[in-house]
Amino acid sequence: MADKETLRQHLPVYFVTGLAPVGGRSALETVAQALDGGVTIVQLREKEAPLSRIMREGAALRELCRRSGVPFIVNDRVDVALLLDADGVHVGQDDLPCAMVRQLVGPERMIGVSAKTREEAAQAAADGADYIGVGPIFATATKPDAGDAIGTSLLRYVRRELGLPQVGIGGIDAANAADVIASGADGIAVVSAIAGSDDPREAAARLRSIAAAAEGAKLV
Ligand code: TZP
Ligand code: MG
Repeated sequence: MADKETLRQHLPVYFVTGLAPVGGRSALETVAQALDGGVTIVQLREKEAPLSRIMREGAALRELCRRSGVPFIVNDRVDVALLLDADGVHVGQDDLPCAMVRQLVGPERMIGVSAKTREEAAQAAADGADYIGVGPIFATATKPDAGDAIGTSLLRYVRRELGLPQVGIGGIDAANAADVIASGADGIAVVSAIAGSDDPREAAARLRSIAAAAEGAKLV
């Protein structure tokens, strides 16, 4: 498994992207700009495209990330993650259980697990997750089935009781990112704050500096 402190260093600005163009930009262009701006990890989260396209465009994204020295994570699909030689896979509560994912990906690739309750977070830790994605922290239109916003309290619990690396996700932007880090998150995971911005490079750079300042001022 990834060393916790090394992993934490990759989490400050976690960009989650699909393959659909946004605002006239291809996903590849957006990721290139986001990497340029300083995102620290990239997740491919594509729920609709045919697998042939996911493999083709995923390979290009994987290559871009590798050139920037940034970990590349695949959402949901362990097979796709392995075939793309991703650095990790991220699973939700309805996907393959974390312990089984570990059997498939081995000890080195990282596993992230989504959690919205203490029980889910504790189970992920017991099952050998490398990090937890906690959310939705705030309301978000990006994932209509995300459920109600849970706020920041689970971040404090994970920090204090589980000690596992974690990112907050859901409705996070430049205005509330510092709160998420101050509450115990190692990073912020965002879709629209970068992909929906007119200038993904600038948006990523801004989030990176907000995350760094909030990490420096952290009390929890
Ligand atoms: N999981 C929980 S909320 C969410 C995901 C994938 C969507 C986050 O998108 P945004 O635009 O950053 O709110
Ligand atoms: Mg999933």
